[in-house]
Amino acid sequence: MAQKPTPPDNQRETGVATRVKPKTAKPSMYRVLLLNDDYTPMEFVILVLEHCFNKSREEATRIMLHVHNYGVGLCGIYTFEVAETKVAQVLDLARRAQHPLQCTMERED
Ligand code: TYC
Repeated sequence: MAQKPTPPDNQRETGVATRVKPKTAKPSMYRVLLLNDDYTPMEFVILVLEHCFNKSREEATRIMLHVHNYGVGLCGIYTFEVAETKVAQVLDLARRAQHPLQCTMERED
């Protein structure tokens, strides 16, 4: 039986992947926002920002005061599922402590 000739070195399949990374769409990101109210204690809001959003006391205080003064403030920007989880965590903590603190998420442009 005739044998196929061996192709030259530069035409043999070597098993090295030529597409290093599969193409993936980048996920939409979501802003998690805290809303002001007249009843939730400032200290509680600071604790929520430290616990749920890993903020330092200084950064948590800055965000809390921003919300207090301007009505709304940014806690962080996350993928959909992470943002959803953060919002649920904040609302659960607020509900358990019987504070009216509100938290929402909105998609980034
Ligand atoms: N406005 C509240 C107060 O005076 C404090 C507060 C800050 C409440 C931020 C909610 O998201 C908030 N006690």
